[in-house]
Amino acid sequence: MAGEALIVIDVQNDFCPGGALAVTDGDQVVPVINRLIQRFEHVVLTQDWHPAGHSSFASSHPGATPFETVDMPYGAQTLWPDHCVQGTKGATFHAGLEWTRAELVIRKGFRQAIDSYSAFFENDHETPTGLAGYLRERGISRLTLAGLATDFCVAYSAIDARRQGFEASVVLEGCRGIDLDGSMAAMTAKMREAGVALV
Ligand code: VGL
Ligand code: ZN
Repeated sequence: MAGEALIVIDVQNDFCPGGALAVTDGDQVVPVINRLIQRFEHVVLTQDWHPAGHSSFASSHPGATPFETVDMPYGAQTLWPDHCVQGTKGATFHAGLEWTRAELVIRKGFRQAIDSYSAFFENDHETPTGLAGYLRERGISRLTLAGLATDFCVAYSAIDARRQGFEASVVLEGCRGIDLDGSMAAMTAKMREAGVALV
């Protein structure tokens, strides 16, 4: 339908079983998202795309272990195992994802010193990726989101979409979460508060 787009978040090998930051059953979103892709006229993909040695990797912080939180100049940051390194197989889209019709791939997390969960803003909440402008300029105002992970990149993207004035629905069947320290419940509540429709 005119004015609508599907935003497919980070369906990459490293977030699927066997990957460096595997989300439980992450690959099960693929058939669901493939069906959604067929129904949408406009499809945008995001791709987590970190340089080696990225500041969100625990390995870049001496003595740190994955999943702990550190203070960065822009605020609290969870540290992750090395994942989605630019040009690696882990950063590639899942082989079953039917992405051919995607009109745009937004890469994020490529600045060494800052992470980016959201498709719209980096984790300082002020450096834009350009996606909002791209969608507005094309007359797209209603977004449907799905992908990985529910409680990080999907939730941050959906909440930022609302802040940027887009309608946003998240198709939960097409998402799987990491659930770190109750983050699934917390981020689900935040999405609802922000006016994201969970379907
Ligand atoms: C993600 C953690 C680190 C995600 C990306 O796609 O949800 N999570 N980088
Ligand atoms: Zn990442």
